[in-house]
Amino acid sequence: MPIKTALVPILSALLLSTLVFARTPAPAGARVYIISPADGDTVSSPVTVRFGLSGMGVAPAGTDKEKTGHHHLLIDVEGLPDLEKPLISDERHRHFGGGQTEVTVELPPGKHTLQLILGDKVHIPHDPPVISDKITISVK
Ligand SMILES: [Cu+2]
Repeated sequence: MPIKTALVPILSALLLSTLVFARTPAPAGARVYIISPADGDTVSSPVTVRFGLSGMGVAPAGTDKEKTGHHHLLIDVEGLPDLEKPLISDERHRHFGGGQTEVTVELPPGKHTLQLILGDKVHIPHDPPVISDKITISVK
């Protein structure tokens, strides 16, 4: 097989992976943050968490529009999820693909961490990733 022919599947695979996993650029200075509760707060469950975003807009998942994304709330997640792939969806990785900017969650008594991360139309974090500070709250 000529070398050029042999390269076709490799190049196609590379192109495909770029298309599938290309990260959406985030504008410089974009910032996501938790409006409330505040870091160190003691609260009762259920807890309403309010999401803040500046320098970008909120758009529902699936929306192909520059400088937008939707919120994801990480609850008691250690470290950071894989930033190259769509964020997983489970009890600890909540998606707000409808464009919601707050949620009320039931949390058991004790300490919990909360962190926001913005995802693009296919739930992949932006480049650079837009991630909030992680806060710790105590639930009574
Ligand atoms: Cu999502």
